[in-house]
Amino acid sequence: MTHPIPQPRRIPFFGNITSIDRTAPTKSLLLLAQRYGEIYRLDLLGRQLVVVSSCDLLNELCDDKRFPKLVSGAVKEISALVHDGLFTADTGNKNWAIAHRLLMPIFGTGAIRDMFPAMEDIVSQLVTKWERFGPDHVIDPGKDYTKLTLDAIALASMSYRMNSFYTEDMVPFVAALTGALLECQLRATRPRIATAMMTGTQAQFEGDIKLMIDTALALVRKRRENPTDPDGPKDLLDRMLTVVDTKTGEKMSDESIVDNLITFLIAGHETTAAMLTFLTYELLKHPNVLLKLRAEIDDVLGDQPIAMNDISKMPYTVAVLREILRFHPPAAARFVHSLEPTTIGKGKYALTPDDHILINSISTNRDPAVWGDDADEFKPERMLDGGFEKVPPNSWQPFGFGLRACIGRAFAIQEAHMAVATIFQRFDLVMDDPSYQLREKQTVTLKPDGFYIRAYPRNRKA
Ligand code: MNH
Repeated sequence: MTHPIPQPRRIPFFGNITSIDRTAPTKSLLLLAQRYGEIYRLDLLGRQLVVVSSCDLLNELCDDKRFPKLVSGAVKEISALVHDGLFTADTGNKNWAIAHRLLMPIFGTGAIRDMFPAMEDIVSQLVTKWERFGPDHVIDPGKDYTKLTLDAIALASMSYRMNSFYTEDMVPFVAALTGALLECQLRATRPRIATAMMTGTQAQFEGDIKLMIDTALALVRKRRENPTDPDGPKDLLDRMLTVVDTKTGEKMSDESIVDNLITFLIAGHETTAAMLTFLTYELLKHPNVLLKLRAEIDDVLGDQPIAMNDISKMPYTVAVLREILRFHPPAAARFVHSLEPTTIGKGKYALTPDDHILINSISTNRDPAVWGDDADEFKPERMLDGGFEKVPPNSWQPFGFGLRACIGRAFAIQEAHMAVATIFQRFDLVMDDPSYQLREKQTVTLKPDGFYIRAYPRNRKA
């Protein structure tokens, strides 16, 4: 027997749109989960949203064939910018399949190791800046981590220097990217008719997109004309230009390369920057965790810069990274759908092909049935001594699932590991306002708002 999916009372014409705060949609979804439970339905201007918040139901949805990814919400709006690039393509799209086959090995752990020098270059720019400004300078960590992640992905992917650490303002490409992404987020919750009438906003959006595509296309063409030394180091762009799909015999078109380059910048910078900002906050709130992390960093690195083979010797750091992704997943929502009418929850809840099923990983990552009574605490120890391997399948999912899971996972983890180890090796960080309590701000991802720190260079010889 099916059971009706709980739903807040609908208002004529508006449906449930008033249940969602447009400036903080994720927060609204959490509040609704507290009230309506592991599954509930929202009618958002005719679109049927079904929000899932428990690991039990999530596990059932983790079947690519029954529940493929649905391009919906902000991701759908981002496709105006990057078309059928990896992140925004519908499952089954031909360019997605080719790019997926060609790019998966390029983002494998071996290839990511080759990007160590590019990451090291940018991490050293951040620590040099903090050292030179000194402890009197108030740092906006979210801002500097965004410079770090964006410059690192641009350098590693196409040997392009954004040089964000050398300007206070955003460089034009970044301003265009930031502006366009914000508009995508707003479009996702704005009636289409309103967007159509906002001609100024529309023109700005199109101008931003054009600037990004023109910049990337110029880079691709320039590289085609001046190929990199075949025996020297290669970046992602070199690999995309040369690799051939064994299944179809095709290469990636310039358009597809551009779509995917911009996709890496979009998918790769805000997420990792948010991760590092949350991590900095939680470490400053949990001195006992910071002490253990510091002990491991000092033990493995001493006063030497981190090297590639140090990474595998730092299990506590890895546990801290896994726990921060559980506790504050930067990309908290993803969508799937069913191609035919079906049920989940052992036949309890009926779903139709029109339902946009939203998996809220903030809720699933804190599901006490899987994570225990201390699910609401930041506790890296739970990830140690086989704890990470022991959780039921599909419970820890900050990078999505299956074929459509994050391609940049190894990239992000290596980058975050290098940044955290280097920053806490070199500095004692303090909150600028010691009484600061976490407030979150939502753009496409979630991040701390109004959080400022100061950095005291450590004197480890003393
Ligand atoms: Mn990433 C897909 C989270 C870093 C490039 N990423 C996803 C998805 C999640 C995600 C969740 C699945 C979305 C969906 O189902 O609709 N990504 C993250 C997080 C971080 C991250 C939490 C950092 C922390 N991602 C990165 C980096 C890159 C990247 C870095 C690029 C270098 N991500 C992608 C791409 C996809 C993706 C590309 C789409 C893959 C596909 O569908 O084929």
